Amino acid sequence: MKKVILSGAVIAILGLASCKNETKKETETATIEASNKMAMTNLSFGVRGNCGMCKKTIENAVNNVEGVTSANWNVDKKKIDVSFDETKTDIMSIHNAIAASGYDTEKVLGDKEAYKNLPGCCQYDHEMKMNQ
Ligand SMILES: [Cu+2]
Repeated sequence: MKKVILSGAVIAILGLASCKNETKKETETATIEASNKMAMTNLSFGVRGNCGMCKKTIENAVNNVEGVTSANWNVDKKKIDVSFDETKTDIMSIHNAIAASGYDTEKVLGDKEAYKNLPGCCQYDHEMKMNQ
């Protein structure tokens, strides 16, 4: 009889513990979301490139930077719009990520090896006007 009561108590305690954990998780998520909203920064700058494939490469490079929530490169304007959390990354990290993928930005020239490995149609003119 004692055993039955004990195991009942254990189950009750476990139940309480898991409820507590869930409540805690919800509070943490809410806090993170709130701080994201407060630290969001929108940025726009020139990036050289030719086509839709360039767009994919450039946007992928930017989206891989931690803290970036959106990236949109405009093929006609040679310009990118980026939204990021400035508590997680900074402007230069975003420029460097694009440069590492082979593309020139207003601040950093594209990595030469990465540029050579781009498909032929993507090997843009280094004299191209950015941020048109
Ligand atoms: Cu291209």
